Amino acid sequence: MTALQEQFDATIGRGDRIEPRDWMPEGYRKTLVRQIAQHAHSEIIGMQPEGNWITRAPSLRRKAILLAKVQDEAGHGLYLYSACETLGVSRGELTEMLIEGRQKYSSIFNYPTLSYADVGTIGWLVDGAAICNQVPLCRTSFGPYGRAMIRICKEESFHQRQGFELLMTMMRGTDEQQAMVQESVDRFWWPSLMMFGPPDDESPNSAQSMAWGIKRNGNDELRQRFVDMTVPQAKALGVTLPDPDLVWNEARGAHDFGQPDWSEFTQVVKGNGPCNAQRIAHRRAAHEDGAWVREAATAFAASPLVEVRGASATNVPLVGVRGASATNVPLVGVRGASATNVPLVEVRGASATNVPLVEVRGASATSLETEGEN
Ligand code: FAQ
Repeated sequence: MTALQEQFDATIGRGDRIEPRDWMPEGYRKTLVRQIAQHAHSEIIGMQPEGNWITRAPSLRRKAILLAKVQDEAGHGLYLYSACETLGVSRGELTEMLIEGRQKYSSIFNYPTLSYADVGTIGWLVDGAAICNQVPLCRTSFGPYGRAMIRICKEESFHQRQGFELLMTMMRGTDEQQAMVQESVDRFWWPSLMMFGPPDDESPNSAQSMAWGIKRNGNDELRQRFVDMTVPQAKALGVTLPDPDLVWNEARGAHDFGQPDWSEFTQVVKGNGPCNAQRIAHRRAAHEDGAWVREAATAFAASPLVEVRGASATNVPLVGVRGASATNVPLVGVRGASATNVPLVEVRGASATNVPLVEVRGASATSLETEGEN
């Protein structure tokens, strides 16, 4: 065993964190890329089922809540893509892998949202399951993933509460509203249990992921935790969970419950769920529609242009450039400048003896294109 491997094992053994600069086994890196990317894709694809209802929210308040929730999910996706980038894979590459079907996302988002009650049910059950699964990931062994999870979990808790509150409001409403909630819970209960992954004895990744401290608990333990947490909440709401085998087991101090249809799970994960094709087609179209934004952002980042407000002919500020020296004179280009139209640059607090410094993003000796100079 190499000294690097020993150091890695010792860090994991102490329960300390591995950081991107540290040596890590290739299998550890690959497992993290797989899980974090899958998680990021789930957040991004997960915007679709609820986003479906933004234009049809029943009130301004519900619309504002739903918009904020869907935006939070975009944010979660971005933190997670950033965590994954520290492992040497770019967000662009990850997105390609998603839309080409080479990486997965959570099975749950391949089910349709057929009524507004589904917005509440997703908050209550799907975010509830996400919290059970993800709170332990705040202690995962890879630093950037664990730190991203802390903020994500705080926001998911809020999402879960808004879902519960929405359902509670509907359950205090008309018979039709109550029936709508029950119908929604009936559809989402089993897919929510599937979110935790296959049973431990059919989970090829769990043992190694737990040995590496990536996962802190097995799939079955977390599924059990979710059921135990949810049963009293269902009672408070007045809905029935659609499982005839669900019963409190005094001896175990936990609920016994039935198994989801694992053949359905396998089909959904393979791409044959009710909405898989639609979700990926939508994501692909959004990615293609956004190509011009990425091109513009890339071009902007590569052009070291500085625009300065408020300059005048008599008030010519001085612009110093960090790292400049007599032999290394960096060039500053100014947007719209030409030989006859020399733009002026004003810098707050500048004086003959106090020359402020301006740093230009992406500037290098070869990347500077000067349209004009001061
Ligand atoms: N769906 O050996 P295991 C959210 C795959 S975020 C699809 O047990 P592992 C927020 C698994 O990848 C929800 N595929 O795998 C939100 C593996 O295939 P692979 C996402 C699944 O990784 C709320 C194979 O089956 N959360 O909800 C699923 O050790 C509301 C064998 O499985 C996360 O990603 C599944 N459900 O354990 C957003 C949490 N389960 O990759 C919008 C982080 C398993 O070898 C609205 N991830 N597979 O080809 C994890 O904790 C783990 O990756 C598990 C799976 C527990 C999901």
